[in-house]
Amino acid sequence: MEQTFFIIKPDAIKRGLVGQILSRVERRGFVIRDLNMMTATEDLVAKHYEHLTDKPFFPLLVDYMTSGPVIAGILEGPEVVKSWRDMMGATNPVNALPGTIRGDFATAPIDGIVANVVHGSDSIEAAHREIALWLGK
Ligand code: DAT
Ligand code: MG
Repeated sequence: MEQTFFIIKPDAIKRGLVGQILSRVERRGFVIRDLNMMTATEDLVAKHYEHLTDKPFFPLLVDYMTSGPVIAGILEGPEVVKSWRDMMGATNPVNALPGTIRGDFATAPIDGIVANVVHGSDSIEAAHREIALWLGK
């Protein structure tokens, strides 16, 4: 069965949104296979977002992702990679439609920080890479 890697980001933990986010996963019918609370190091975030290291916003992204604990885990189900991306909504919450997680729980960026509540792998290959990187599996 297909798997994806997901993160509930530091802003969502601080704001007490974990239950509401996991409840959407369960309501949709996906299985939570692995769930870990951890605080990411700068090195881990840099490897995770290696395609963005040259972007001007990269230091802000690292600060945000290391600003507190995250919940990182595996979701499993049919076509879960695409479905979870659709459930998350657009990267910039100002473009995320109501009904998506980012569209329901996040605002437009403040001071250039895209605090968009959740992460999901964008392909099956990325899911394999991220599960290995974060969870050692
Ligand atoms: P996604 O998280 O939707 O897969 P991405 O992989 O392109 O989006 O970018 C990873 C994260 O980087 C994203 O969740 C928020 C941040 N980010 C992306 N583009 C940004 C921008 N133009 N300004 C600030 N942060 C940005
Ligand atoms: Mg991405």
